[in-house]
Amino acid sequence: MNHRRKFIKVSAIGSAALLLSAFRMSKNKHKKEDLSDKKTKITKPVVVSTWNHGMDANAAAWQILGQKGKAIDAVEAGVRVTESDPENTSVGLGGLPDRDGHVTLDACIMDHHSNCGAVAFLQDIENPVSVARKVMEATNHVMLVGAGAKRFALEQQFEERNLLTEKSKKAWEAWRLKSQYAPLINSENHDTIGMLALDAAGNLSGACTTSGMAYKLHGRVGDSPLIGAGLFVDNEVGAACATGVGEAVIRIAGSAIVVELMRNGMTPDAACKEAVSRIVAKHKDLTNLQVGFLALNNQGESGAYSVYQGFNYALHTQSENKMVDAGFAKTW
Ligand code: SD4
Repeated sequence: MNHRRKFIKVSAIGSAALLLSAFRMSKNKHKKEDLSDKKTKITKPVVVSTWNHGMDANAAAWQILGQKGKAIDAVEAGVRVTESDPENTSVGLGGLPDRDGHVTLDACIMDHHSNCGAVAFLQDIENPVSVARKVMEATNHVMLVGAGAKRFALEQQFEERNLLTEKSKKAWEAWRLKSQYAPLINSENHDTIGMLALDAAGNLSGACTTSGMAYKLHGRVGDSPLIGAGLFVDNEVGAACATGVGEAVIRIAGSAIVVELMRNGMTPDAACKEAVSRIVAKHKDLTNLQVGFLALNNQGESGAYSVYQGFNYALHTQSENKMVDAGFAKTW
């Protein structure tokens, strides 16, 4: 009797397992079909980057992507253009300084294997994104900051140079006269470059680089060098980056959230919109609180959304390099 009961129990478990595996197989079959359907629609290579300066940065990235080069090389080469542009006052050389007159830079980079590197509060080095890549490739660490980051950069043969241009120095001096020693937060001050690329092999990478909020406290670091906040890449899903008031982006783990929302089925546009709505919900005072998210999924679809009107991004595909306006929650 006991044996029989045991047998019935075991065979019941056996049939349930069989049923379950049959169900799984049919589910997987569907999954496979879905994926192969989608495969035919992948747009690649493709590169997107924040704001107008993204046009030139995309063009540099395309030199690599268009030759079937790697996304990681493309994003580094792309944002270096913006970092080295002395006219751009929010990234790299010529960036507006902190309130004491020091240009301090933040940057990070991430590849399709989830390798990542970052530098923060780095001074006197023109291309922090390349230092971030060295941190990723030549150390066991993810992030170096301040004097340590600079020492590492010099050891890696990066050149030391004064990043405070006449233009930025003048702007800082004018600010000092009328300011109350408070960081500047306005619509013109959100020009970090974040870049996301999908290469011909179907691999994603991203980079983000900034001089941060103008006239910030000495030592302040924003979202841009923080993996998960200013940038996040998951090759199984997509990539995202952020621009705007870094404190608000960090508060919701912005870029990681956008990627996670895409993992759960949202389009890049919808995921960016949901992340923005979390920022709106978490801040009672939205005065001057501009944040924009940009996302690219591993099918080559992109999208963006911002708290306030005015955020846009550059999109480079096989056929064109053009500006796209992001959706927004509010007008100024
Ligand atoms: C930061 N997110 O340091 C940066 C600032 C910026 O476009 O301008 N972003 O908070």
